[in-house]
Amino acid sequence: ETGPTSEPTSPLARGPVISPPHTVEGFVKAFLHELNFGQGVPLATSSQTDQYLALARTVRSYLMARWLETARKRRASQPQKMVGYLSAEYLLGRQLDNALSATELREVATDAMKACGIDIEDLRAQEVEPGLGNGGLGRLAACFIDSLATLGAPSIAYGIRYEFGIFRQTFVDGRQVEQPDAWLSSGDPWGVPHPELEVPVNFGGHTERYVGEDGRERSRWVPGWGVIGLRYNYMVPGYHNGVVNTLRLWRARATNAFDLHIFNAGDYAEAVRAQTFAENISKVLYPEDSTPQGKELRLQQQYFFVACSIKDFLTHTMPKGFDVRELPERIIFQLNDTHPVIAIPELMRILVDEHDLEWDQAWGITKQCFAYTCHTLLPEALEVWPVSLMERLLPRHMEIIYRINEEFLDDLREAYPGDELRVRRMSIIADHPERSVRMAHLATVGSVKVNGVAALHSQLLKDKVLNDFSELWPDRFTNVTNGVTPRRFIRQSNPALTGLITETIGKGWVSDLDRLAELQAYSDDPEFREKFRAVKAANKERITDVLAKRDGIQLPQGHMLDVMVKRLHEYKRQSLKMLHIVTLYDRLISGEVDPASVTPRTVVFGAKAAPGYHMAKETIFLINSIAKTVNADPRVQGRLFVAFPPNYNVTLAEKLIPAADLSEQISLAGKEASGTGNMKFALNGALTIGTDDGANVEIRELVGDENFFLFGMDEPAVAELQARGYRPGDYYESDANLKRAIDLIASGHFTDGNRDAVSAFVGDLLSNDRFLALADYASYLEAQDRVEAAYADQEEWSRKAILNVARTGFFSSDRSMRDYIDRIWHIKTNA
Ligand code: GPQ
Repeated sequence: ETGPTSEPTSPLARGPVISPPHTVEGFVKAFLHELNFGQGVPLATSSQTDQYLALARTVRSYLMARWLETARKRRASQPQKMVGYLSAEYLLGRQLDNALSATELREVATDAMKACGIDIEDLRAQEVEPGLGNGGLGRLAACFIDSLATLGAPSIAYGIRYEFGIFRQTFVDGRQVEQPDAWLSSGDPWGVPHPELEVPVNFGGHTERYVGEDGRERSRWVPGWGVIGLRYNYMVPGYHNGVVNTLRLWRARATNAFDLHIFNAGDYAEAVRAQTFAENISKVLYPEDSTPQGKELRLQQQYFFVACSIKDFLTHTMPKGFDVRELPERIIFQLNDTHPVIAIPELMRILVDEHDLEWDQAWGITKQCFAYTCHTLLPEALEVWPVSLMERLLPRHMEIIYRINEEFLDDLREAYPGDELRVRRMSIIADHPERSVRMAHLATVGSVKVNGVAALHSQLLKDKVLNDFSELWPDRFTNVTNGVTPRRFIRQSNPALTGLITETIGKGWVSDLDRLAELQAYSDDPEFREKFRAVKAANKERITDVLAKRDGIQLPQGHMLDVMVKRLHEYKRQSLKMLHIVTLYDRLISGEVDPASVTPRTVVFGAKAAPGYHMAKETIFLINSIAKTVNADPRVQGRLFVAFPPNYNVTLAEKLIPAADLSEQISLAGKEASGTGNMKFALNGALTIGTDDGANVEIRELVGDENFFLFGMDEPAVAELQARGYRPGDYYESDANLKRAIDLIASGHFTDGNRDAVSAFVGDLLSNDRFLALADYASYLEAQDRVEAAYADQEEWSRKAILNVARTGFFSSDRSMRDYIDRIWHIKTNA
């Protein structure tokens, strides 16, 4: 970095960066400045878009002052170890509210807008959330960076600035149709671009052997083509602590040289094509979730952002001329699943090829600079890349991976003489069905620590998915249970509950969530229960308004609100929830029960299916079909309602979760790594109906058995049934309720008599049912009947719900981050 060429003579140019004042007057001034000189419009003729953009820029300038001050303090306290969080996804949600509350500007901004004749609510609604992630994994990254800033941890987060984020979901005749998410179309007021800082990234070509000056034989990469990475900074404010951290996202652009070369050859169209080709790298987020896409463009994305990030760290964050041998004392890169794992051979390449380190020394350094988080237990979700593709796209990296593997296998043969089967199982290179690179193995070999995301998940990682590795390196494996940020998912999303908690136990809980335990004493207090129910009721009114306005859905009032929101995936078992709804409906229309005796229930679904995931899309169609039929049937007498608002996203989650009574966490045991929605619901006073899976296990332990509706097989029971041979047809034949539900679907009752529309779904359920929905159906039904009985006693229900809030402070992502800091990263925090 350089400063002015001579000492500034103006005192104004010397002092620290000055934030606009935290007053209504100061805010109005800054806002009008942005509106007039940023947007170039007078207030009188400004549109709401102008006003929103100016407001966002104004808030950003307050953040920027803190961001510069945070950076100055960090520079002053160098050298200091940092964490570099590498993630292909950040599902951020809207920025405005979060920034206002972190900086304590909410009231000032509201009053300032009022002084300008503007209702800030109208502007808030203008913001399009940056959906740069698919689901849990991306949202987790967003929660983690919020907590890192709140803890004042020296950290930087790296990712991709996708031009199009997760698709916007619409329904046409009940079927999912995807629309592009043009989140940048009306500007990017939160991003700070630095197009002048270009980072070149190479691809393709070949490697060649040569003899270096020291007489050693070396390899050199002669790339075939390249692109430029452009830096965009986004500010990540800590809560009420003055810290603002950086989220650095990369955008791809064609190199000028490349263009010029073709231009000179006279082919304008070809030059433009090259431009498009390069820019495609950061064009769109792959909408896949827990299913890796083996597409070349995706590997290009992965290498692109990782190469930019490491280069950026080494050249901009580290002081000039620092010694790369000190790297392990200066950085630890956290690998958010396997998407950024190509960083391991990339750092090796830099150390060996560019810094001339000996292989062994470079490997010793590299291994200490990474830690790997695994987020799945589905074997088919573990990323592999064909060797042929890797060789073509990243030939030098492939060479490096081969050598890492060779030495690793040598060590294995020494540790396990004669056990060639084990050596093959553990190899980074798989031979079947195609020669490919197993990214999870590469990550495990190249990391100091490997962690799962909930206690059960980490145990199963050790015992099953990565068992060979945990036998070899038991100390490398650890657990860090996921968490969620209470700033966004309580304070911002649930102001009514926030008010009640604060009036009851005081302020500090928002950044010290264990303090929620102080609410336990109030679970028996009738007055507090009353207020707690009033909060829920107010939140139900709020979601009723939101869904009416957003989707034209009219929620009935006075119902238990039963919510299942998450990506659509067979292992999560939306189909099981569907069978339950059909059974409730069947009971009502068959006259089996007196509708007047039934607890009125509204079920709300929210779920996007990966565009290429056929069965998931069929499930969406069926849910919509069932909703349409149930909601229109007068025999239901207002006792059951099904809503499926399209395009579930962070913005909707913030309104929906606080209103829920019942949280559906019904994955097949041993399949959901953690879940994080489950934590958000419990913290907002919903009770969970759930299997013994992921973080449900820890939620139940903490809230107590009596405050959690457990059902279904546990993981050992699942394993045993599968070993015996699972036959879904047996359950269908022997359970009359189940048979009636499936028959009703199969009859075409929900699809205007069309049986063909449901035959694939029903056929799969009866003959395959990979995730054992039928085996857990009876247990689920019984648990739902317990829910209904419990809900009938509102005093008892309130007690349980309050205890859920009071006992789940553990699930703050602040605690997750402290765990990583203490047990994996070993960095110092200094807010
Ligand atoms: N998760 Cl492998 C994703 O959201 N996407 C993925 O590609 C993979 C995992 C989820 C996982 O399914 C949830 O159980 C976790 O709670 C979440 O990651 C965060 O760890």
